[in-house]
Amino acid sequence: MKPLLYSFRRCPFAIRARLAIKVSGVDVDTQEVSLRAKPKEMLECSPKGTVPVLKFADGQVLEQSLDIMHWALKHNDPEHWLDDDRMITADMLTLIQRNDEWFKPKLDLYKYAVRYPQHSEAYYREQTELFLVDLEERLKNTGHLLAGRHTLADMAIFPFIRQFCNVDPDWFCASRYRNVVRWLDDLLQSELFLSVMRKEGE
Ligand SMILES: N[C@@H](CCC(=O)N[C@@H](CS)C(=O)NCC(=O)O)C(=O)O
Repeated sequence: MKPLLYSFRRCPFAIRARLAIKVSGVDVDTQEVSLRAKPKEMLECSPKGTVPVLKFADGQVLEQSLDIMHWALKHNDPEHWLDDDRMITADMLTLIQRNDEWFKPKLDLYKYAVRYPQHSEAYYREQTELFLVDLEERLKNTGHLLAGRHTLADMAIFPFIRQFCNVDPDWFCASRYRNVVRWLDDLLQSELFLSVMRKEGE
């Protein structure tokens, strides 16, 4: 029996998991869940209640998006998203950690600024910008975050920059982060991304 991925189409954590699964070619079934009515079977195997979750027939469960990415890429990594070099791997994981732990909470404040009226949307956006400055600098030479090719870092981070862009696309597209805009645009137009965003029947 194939593993079952509980996913939510627009969730950046679920998108990164689906990207790695897709590129690796490993065969899984995907179940789209409603975050307002999570399936009982998902909560039974992963009570923390976030997506993505990958459930195996033998009862094993992966409930962190990065673990799912690693699992898929260990099976098959045709585009060489992982790297044997310890320094590159450390750089990759540190950058992803900064995205998940530093940038993402600030992105949520920006995204849901109306819920936090003590500051303006522009203020919350400004709080995120150190991360964009870092990405912009990294993309300057090769158009990739590190190692001169798309790695786990690019693929794990761009779904969050997509969310950032979607808050105010006009601001983002006119911003000084020209390399980030181009990088995101390329990734959003890639067949890989489009294929993991397709709705059933499309
Ligand atoms: N650390 C988790 C975070 C996953 C996460 O927070 N997912 C969000 C959706 S984007 C979620 O399921 N939130 C639960 C909810 O909204 O009820 C991972 O990397 O998989």
